[in-house]
Amino acid sequence: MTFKTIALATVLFVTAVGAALPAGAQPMGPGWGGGRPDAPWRERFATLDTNHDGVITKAEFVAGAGDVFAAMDADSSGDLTKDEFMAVRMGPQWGGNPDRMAAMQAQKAGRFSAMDTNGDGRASRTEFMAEHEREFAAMDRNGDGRVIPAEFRGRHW
Ligand SMILES: [Ca+2]
Ligand SMILES: [Ca+2]
Ligand SMILES: [Ca+2]
Repeated sequence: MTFKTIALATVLFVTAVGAALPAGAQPMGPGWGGGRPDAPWRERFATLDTNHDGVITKAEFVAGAGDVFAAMDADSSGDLTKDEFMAVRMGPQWGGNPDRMAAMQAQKAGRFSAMDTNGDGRASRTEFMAEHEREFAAMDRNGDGRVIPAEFRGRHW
């Protein structure tokens, strides 16, 4: 797994978990980091904005998800077992806090179940991508097919 892929996996999972956690569980208050060019959400935005035009298109988001799927599918079977899905670890920022790590693993397990829409215990590429398309649609609040920083930031911290 390349560094870029790990970064993307972190982007995508932090997106999901950050959105799912109650506001009180988030480490920073509203507006934190907004003026800092190195705010974590900005780094995640930049990772997904592969052509650096300041918006994340659905194609960019889906391409990132596709890379992550390929990297997670350790045996190249075309689908993910729960073990393959859970094996991807988060970035170092999670390592120092066992409670948050446990919460994230629990969120990941829940997300795997949500992804496995036909209930066969595996997340097919189709199921995986459908989940990420739902995620993109949730971020793209005005439905124009582009996620701008304000939309992205609304679901990140
Ligand atoms: Ca872009
Ligand atoms: Ca399935
Ligand atoms: Ca939009």
